[in-house]
Amino acid sequence: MLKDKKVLVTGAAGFIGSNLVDALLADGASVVGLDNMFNGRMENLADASASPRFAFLKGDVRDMTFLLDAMAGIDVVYHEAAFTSVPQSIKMPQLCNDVNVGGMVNVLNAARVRDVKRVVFASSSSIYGDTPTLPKHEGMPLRPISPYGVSKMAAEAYCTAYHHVYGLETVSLRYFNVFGPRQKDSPYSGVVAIFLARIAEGKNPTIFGDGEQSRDFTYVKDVVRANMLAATAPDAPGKAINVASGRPITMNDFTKAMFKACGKEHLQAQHAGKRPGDILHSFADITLAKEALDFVPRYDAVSGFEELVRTMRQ
Ligand code: UD2
Repeated sequence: MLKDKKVLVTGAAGFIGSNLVDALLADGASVVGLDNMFNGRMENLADASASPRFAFLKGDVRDMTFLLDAMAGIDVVYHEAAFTSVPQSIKMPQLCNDVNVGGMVNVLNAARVRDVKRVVFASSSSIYGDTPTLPKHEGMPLRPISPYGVSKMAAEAYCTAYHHVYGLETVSLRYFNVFGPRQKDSPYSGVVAIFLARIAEGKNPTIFGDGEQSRDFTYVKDVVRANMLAATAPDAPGKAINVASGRPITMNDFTKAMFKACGKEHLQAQHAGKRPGDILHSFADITLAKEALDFVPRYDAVSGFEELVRTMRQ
């Protein structure tokens, strides 16, 4: 699909970026990976670095000169670099804006100057915010409730505007609760990485609240596949598209399934107070992903987690 194309991935040494780089190389693309190594890890690029079709550049999306150099001769840009944490964005809203909004504008401007064909942007379900409507569909009003959510909404709006005003082909993919190999275990990580680390240590994980909140967990391989489709899908430019499994699960049910997949059914989740700002339910309408990208997810939360455990054991 992307064979012989020259592709640039920002945030290449991060969780989603590095999984995407590996898939692009396997597809026959030549890949330039950028990362400022704030969150990224070189070990995530160990396989990629062995390929003669991969080049790594250390630098920041806030640096326009760096981006202009990096984008020479590039056909497709995947913009995965970001200030990624919702709670951190509440502590540092200005930095979040500089990276996520300023960085997006730089990426789009550099793409125009360098005649890049298409830019695919990593957006987030957080832009829906506290709207009660379920499932979340792309036509809904957006009500982000964190600086992080606002920054992703603004970056998406820039993508759409650049498509309309300059004819640059832009596609925004709204990721829902992505998990998989290389996701960091830190207090700011997604819940799956945190729980997997606890379970591996034989410790009981802590569920915030009664555990009846639900999420649309999306395995990273599905997210990567949606990205590959978004590079060439003829009806995708100018659109923002949900990328999710479309099958929500409660934290109580998912945690039990995690124990089972790890062979640790003797463990028991502890409960702590509800996390401030947590939304109760989140799940995606993925009709547009099918129509615009021909994307149908292959994993749900449980089968994705089982695949993650298999991958970790290898
Ligand atoms: C937020 C963002 C999402 C994405 C994600 C990072 C919103 C609406 N969504 O989603 O866009 O950036 O963060 O993966 O802002 N939980 C526990 N125990 C823990 C940790 C989490 O029970 O130790 C619960 C948490 O209360 C929540 C669920 O697990 O109900 C998922 O939490 P999360 O931090 O993985 O992701 P979420 O949905 O807040």
